[in-house]
Amino acid sequence: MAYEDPGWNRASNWLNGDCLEPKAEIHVLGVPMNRSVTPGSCHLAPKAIREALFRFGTYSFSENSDLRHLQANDHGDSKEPEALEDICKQGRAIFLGGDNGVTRPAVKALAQSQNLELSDIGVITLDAHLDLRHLDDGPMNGNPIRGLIEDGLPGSNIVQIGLQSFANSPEYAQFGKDHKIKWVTAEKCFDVSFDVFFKEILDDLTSKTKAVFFDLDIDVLDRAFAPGCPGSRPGGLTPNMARQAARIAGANKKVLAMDIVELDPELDINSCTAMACAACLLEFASGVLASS
Ligand SMILES: [Mn+2]
Repeated sequence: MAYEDPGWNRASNWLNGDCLEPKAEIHVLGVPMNRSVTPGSCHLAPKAIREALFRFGTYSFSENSDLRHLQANDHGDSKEPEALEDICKQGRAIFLGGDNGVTRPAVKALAQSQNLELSDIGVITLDAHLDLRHLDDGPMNGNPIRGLIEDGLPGSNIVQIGLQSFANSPEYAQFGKDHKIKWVTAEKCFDVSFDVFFKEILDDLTSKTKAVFFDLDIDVLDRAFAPGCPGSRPGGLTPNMARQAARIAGANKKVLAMDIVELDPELDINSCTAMACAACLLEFASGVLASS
């Protein structure tokens, strides 16, 4: 039995509805998709992220806030496009993948929920990869950005941050260049004040679009921090950078939804990766609370 202290509030209880005079709300849906270039068990991730919240509290030092003032609504798991759209209609949303294939239907659900065209939507990703692989074998984790461009999302509405050398190909880089996607390498992220830099890029994207989707592929982290992720590489971002980005995204009212994808709990070590995902969920929520 875990030790329970009434003066120390678990984030897992918050996700289950524990709140104090909420000022705003957030909606969470697990989307256990699992169709990856590297076969694995990303469908187990929503459960692993929820379980990891048991080890976090609700108090944010950065914001001096208690997440219990944000009503969390956990809608369970579904892969149905209607369910994704319904969550987006209810308010600001967090989708727990699942593999990165979640992003394409989630962005489309966001657009439909707001009666917007894909050309009105911005997409900002933290990801080591371009996710521009061909679509000949159907949607999967390596092609959600390609799919969205084919669906009508302009490449100039896309920013990809944390890209890595030797994790992508010149063919797909050329496709991205042709479509005017904005790129930031992982190395560049270490050369700047990352939080300031991320906010500037996000503010620019939100100024050009009506709503923004934030795709957090946890393989953007260095492999030392994300062993439970098939695509993470040495040289990736730190968990602190991903947390900063999630908080800044949450604090921007035009970022209506995010996903957290590519956690494979069967590869994880000591919950390193699941806890990084859970921390980013909480940071996004703290940003939402701060903006309300
Ligand atoms: Mn990805």
